[in-house]
Amino acid sequence: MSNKTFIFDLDGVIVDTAKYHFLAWQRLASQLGIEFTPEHNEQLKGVSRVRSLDLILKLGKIEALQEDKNKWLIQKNTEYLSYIEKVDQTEILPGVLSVLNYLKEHQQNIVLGSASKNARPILEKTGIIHYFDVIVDGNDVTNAKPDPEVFLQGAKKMNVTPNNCIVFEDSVAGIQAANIANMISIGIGEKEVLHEAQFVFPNFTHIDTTFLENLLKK
Ligand code: B16
Ligand code: MG
Repeated sequence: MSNKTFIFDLDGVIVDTAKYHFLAWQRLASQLGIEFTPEHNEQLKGVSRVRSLDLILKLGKIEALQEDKNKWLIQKNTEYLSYIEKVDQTEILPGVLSVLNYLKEHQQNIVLGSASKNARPILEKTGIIHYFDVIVDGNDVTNAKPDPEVFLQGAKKMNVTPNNCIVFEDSVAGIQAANIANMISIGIGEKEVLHEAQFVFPNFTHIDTTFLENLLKK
């Protein structure tokens, strides 16, 4: 059995925090008179905070001063932080812990590859930070997904080649980043949305040990 590197996205893959990003963006959008739906939100998943605000302003055809943008970014993050303050292990998505335990038992590398600058406190609050050999988050990268930087940094820090990495992602931008990085891409979510992924599962309870064993044999 070979040694592989499994790179996990955070929001929407490990924890159910994507809904909190949505709620915080939606409140800001409505304050600015912009209609912001769950469909619009799909384009924001995995996208950095700064770029997300630009996309929302574009949606409302609003051109804003940098000063205002800075204020709104702080407002959105403050609201998001108020939600994640209460996060605990119950927020871990179904099946995630079984997969993390399987990978640990089989001596596989486990890496976090998230666009979020709030990744570490979430891993701490949910009690799973010890699973990760390497953490790459929004504080480490300059280029946001679909740029593969976040995943390539993870591979580099583990001293492994991209073709031995497997990425779990819930966002279109993240799947594209994994594909560009020449890694195996596994979508967590809807097939119709994540059709560019090599495999798609509705959640981790659908990923069984046979599937994982086969990945280790590749
Ligand atoms: P923050 P992921 C991403 O995390 C989220 O999907 C995206 O909605 C968010 O805007 C981005 O992190 C930045 O997050 O504002 O906390 O720095 O999915 O890449 O783990
Ligand atoms: Mg995500």
